[in-house]
Amino acid sequence: MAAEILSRILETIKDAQRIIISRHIRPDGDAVGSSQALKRIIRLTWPEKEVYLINRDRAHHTEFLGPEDPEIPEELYADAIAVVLDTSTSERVSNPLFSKAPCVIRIDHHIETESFGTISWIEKDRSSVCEMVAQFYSEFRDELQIDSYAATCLYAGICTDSGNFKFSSTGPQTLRLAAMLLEKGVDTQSLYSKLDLVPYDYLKFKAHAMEQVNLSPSGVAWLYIPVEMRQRFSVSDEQASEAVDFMNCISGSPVWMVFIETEKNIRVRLRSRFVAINSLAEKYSGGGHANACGAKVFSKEEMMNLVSDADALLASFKASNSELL
Ligand SMILES: [Mn+2]
Repeated sequence: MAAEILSRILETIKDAQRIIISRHIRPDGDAVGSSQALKRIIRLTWPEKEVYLINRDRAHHTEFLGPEDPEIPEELYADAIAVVLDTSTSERVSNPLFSKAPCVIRIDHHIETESFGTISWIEKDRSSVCEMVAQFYSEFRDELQIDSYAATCLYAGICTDSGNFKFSSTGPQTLRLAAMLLEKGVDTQSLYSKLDLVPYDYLKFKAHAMEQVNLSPSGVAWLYIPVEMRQRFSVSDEQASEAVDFMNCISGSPVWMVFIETEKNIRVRLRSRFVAINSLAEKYSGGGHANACGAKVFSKEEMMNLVSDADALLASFKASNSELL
């Protein structure tokens, strides 16, 4: 099944003269790594093709993976193919023009909540879309070209989306493909120095934020980050989002979430061990994976409703799964 889809994707790219790649808004390492790498693989393999990486937003922490392309005229989409990576809904694609292309290839590992695109390769149990692009390369390695830059982009996305190979989505194939990428010349020390180092102000923000972490009666850990806190420590919106990871190590708290106040709403990032939280996220205008989701609420009252729904979910989970906790 997957093999057949992979062949269709290869043939479709081969037949296309112009390929436009896009990924999700507020990009992470996986979205940027997979899109940069696929562009590079196509460019190396078929230098005569036009390949663009077009998105409307950027993220500072992934800029080291390379620049993207400026917008191109809308009419150029009419005879192009679009490739959309790591994005579960058409609304989240960082390039609204993608749908002007007559053929859209989708490669994703989120739980499917909307069907769009002409050819979809979706596997919700994959660690990352970077792993999927690495497999695509590996499957057709006699025909495709890769280099250390593309391998580094893919390795970066696998590391970031798998929590450095710790999340349960890390399977044997994740490590096999990561090994293959290392063989292509990834400088891991240099990569980690770009992925893991934080400014001094961020360290102070972390210390302060950790002091503000709350626990619900059944043990949901949650943190509210008002605009004022971000301003005080000069923390960007995307850095504030990473605060969800501050709570990933609390025993008895297998569900945790951060609420980030923005001008429009309160953005939520939810994480869990063992407990599926995607239905909870979907109830609050969000979705994602079983153990990692995004959502949004529009008031502090609604925020507290989400916390109490999560608390009830965790209480019932704990009642029947005490051996896991
Ligand atoms: Mn991803």
